[in-house]
Amino acid sequence: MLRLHHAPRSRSSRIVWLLEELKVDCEIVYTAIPRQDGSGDEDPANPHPDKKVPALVHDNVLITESSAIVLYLTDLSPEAGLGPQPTDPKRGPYLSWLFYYSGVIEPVVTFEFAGLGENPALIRTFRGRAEMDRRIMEALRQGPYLLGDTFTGIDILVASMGAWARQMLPTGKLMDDYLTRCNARPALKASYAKDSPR
Ligand SMILES: N[C@@H](CCC(=O)N[C@@H](CS)C(=O)NCC(=O)O)C(=O)O
Repeated sequence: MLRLHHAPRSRSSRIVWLLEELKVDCEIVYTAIPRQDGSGDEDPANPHPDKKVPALVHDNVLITESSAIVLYLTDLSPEAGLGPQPTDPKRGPYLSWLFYYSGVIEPVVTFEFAGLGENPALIRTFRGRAEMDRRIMEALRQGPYLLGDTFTGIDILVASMGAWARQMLPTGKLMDDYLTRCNARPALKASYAKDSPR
């Protein structure tokens, strides 16, 4: 039994998209979160330790962090082909991209947004926006997806960041075309209907 604690138009929207891609049965529990505009509040019923979303519960086990949830779900439905499995040579690159997304991409764009993009200690630890852009573009030049010819869970994370704020990703036509390709997925369109409660 799968249950996703989800807030509309948030980081959990991409998990709703992934669930549509995987065609798995999952209960969606809509939850409130504090929003940047000051609206909303923590939901005491949200099992996330920080009352954030996404939070996935599978048979009473809680899984948090978007990259972990993407990996967990793509492993749970290997037949969907959205996450290379352990015997696949692309498993290593898949794990590297998922961890790079949460461990570097999100911090780098957050520090840049906060005006800390030139901070030497942060650059030493994470590298900067230029290195991040270069790495993404190198992968897309092979393309058409980050892992090559197949759309996977990492594309959902990166494309949803671009949908949230295009400036968080590299500029240029190659990136624009990639985002257009990802955003044209029927499962993404289907997920819009479930993003908010009816
Ligand atoms: N690293 C976490 C970040 C989760 C996160 O920050 N979610 C936001 C929504 S986009 C949230 O729940 N914010 C509510 C709050 O900060 O209390 C992940 O990727 O899952």
